[in-house]
Amino acid sequence: MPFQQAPPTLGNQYEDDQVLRSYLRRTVPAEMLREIEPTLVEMGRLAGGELYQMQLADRLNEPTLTQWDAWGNRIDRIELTPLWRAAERIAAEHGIVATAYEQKHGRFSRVHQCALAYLFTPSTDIYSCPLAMTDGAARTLLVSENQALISHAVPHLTTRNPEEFWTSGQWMTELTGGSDVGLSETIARPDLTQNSKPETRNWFLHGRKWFTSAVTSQIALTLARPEGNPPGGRGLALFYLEMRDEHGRLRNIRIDRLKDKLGTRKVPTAELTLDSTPAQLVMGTTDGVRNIAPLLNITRLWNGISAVALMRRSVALALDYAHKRTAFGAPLSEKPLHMDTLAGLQAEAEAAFQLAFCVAELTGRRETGEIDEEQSLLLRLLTPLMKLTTGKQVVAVASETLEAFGGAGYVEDTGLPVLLRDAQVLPIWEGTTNVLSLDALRALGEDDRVFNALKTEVNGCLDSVQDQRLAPAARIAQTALAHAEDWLAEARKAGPPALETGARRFALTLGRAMELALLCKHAQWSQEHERDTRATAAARRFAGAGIDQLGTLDMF
Ligand code: MFK
Repeated sequence: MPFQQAPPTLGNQYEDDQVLRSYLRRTVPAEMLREIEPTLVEMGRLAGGELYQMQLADRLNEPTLTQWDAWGNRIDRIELTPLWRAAERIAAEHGIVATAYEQKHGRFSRVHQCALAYLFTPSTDIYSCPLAMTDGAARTLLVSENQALISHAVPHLTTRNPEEFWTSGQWMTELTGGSDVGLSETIARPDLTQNSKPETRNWFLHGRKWFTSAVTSQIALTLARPEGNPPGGRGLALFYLEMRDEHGRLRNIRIDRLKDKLGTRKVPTAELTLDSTPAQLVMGTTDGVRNIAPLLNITRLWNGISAVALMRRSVALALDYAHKRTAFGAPLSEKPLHMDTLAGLQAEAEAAFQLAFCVAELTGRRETGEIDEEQSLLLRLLTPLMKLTTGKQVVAVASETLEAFGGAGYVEDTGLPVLLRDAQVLPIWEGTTNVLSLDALRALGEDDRVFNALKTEVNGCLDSVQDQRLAPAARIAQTALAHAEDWLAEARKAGPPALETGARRFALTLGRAMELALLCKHAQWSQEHERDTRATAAARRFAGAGIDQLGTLDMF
């Protein structure tokens, strides 16, 4: 028999995931876990089975834009790929957005939802993108207290019925930039034929949106400047619009083209022209950037969940393959160097997981009002820290995973290169690493309150650590945090340029120190309640992988 290589395969992605299962056992009350577990087993089955097979079969398909029909009518129709059409239905039926809003399990509903999203995401080629924006739009509308829009749209965004399910876009980026959103040039003009207050009038939007993801959504939240408003983010207002009229025609929106991107190729990302597009104000005629922030914070949570999900998929495939691939006389799984490499990836994934789900827990608390002011400040800080830290980790892990497959990892029809291409979007969209590092400084404010909230959280995690094997890791987390605190004090004295210069190294240090502290806490718990030292090994490994990113020379 000539040699034939067995490909990597996946089992039930929930049942096989010791990290997720152990985390849920620690955080979710046992009776509640029994209730939600069947939904996770089912999603794990789909993700490792039918959906994964469908994803491999869909590999060469991409969304298409047809701008004109045969008779010269502008139609701007987008066809999604079969995988994405199935993903939309499955997402609705399994309540991947709805779970967070049905609140069947109070503050744990958000953790439950994130666990579903984590299982679903790696088998659906970033269908998490429209779901994240939909979730963010539902939250933003609810926070806005605009009762008319809430009753009209939120039931669609949070339903389990695929026939009634709407997704939402989030149109922020313009030619002027995706980071400095305050430069947006889209103008909003009120319908002066209506004799009512600005809040209840119709408005018409004029401008170009340069990077609008998942443009097949039914609605969008977007920013535009009411004519006559001042420049900057405060002069923008937050608008709600519906893409199509009752006949299915786009409402004065032209889809100019789809973006030709490195990855996320199933996501129909478009350039749009708004040419008197009808829209309604969500809340007030100003402060659009501040008003869209709830959406950003939810999509940043999804970004982190997607990052840990892609890391988990990467490691799952590499580990399975290690048992199937033989080289130099033994399976790779018996090669110490290969397994050491995978252990490093597993440690990154596990640390990132703890931070992403910690933000999910806090988000759930905020949504049910079970959060005090200190934890609320902590959530505001941890959201950008988590997004930027996990965004960097997933690119490194996906890249190393491809290498773990040798040449096969570089060949498209293995389905592996897409992991790296899709991972690469995660540090970019929803705020780049640098923009989020500055956001973390913004969240810290000018006094010590927020930093102290972080310190309390890290110390709380480390106080629970008793096992000697974890002690050096705990010390590394504490030392990195103390170094970051000193740096912050010195940089504040040195002034804004010093703060800005070190902001990324500072934010990554905080993010990685927090990850390590959470992982140590989990490892101690797992020893005590599961007699398992696997998380301990991950914490020890992660502690040696560069927690303090500040460096010591040329700090100012
Ligand atoms: C897979 C999951 C992900 C799915 C993604 C789907 C596709 C998405 C495609 C995209 O990438 S959409 C575009 C994403 N764009 C961004 O994320 C924008 C990145 N830039 C920033 O985040 C900037 O920091 C920002 C635009 C917010 C800066 O603008 P400004 O005008 O300089 O804001 P400013 O003046 O600092 O803040 C205005 C107010 O908002 C302030 O409040 P006050 O008015 O009360 O002082 C801020 O505190 C508040 N604010 C800003 N960011 C906030 C926030 N509040 C809470 N949370 C935040 N994150």
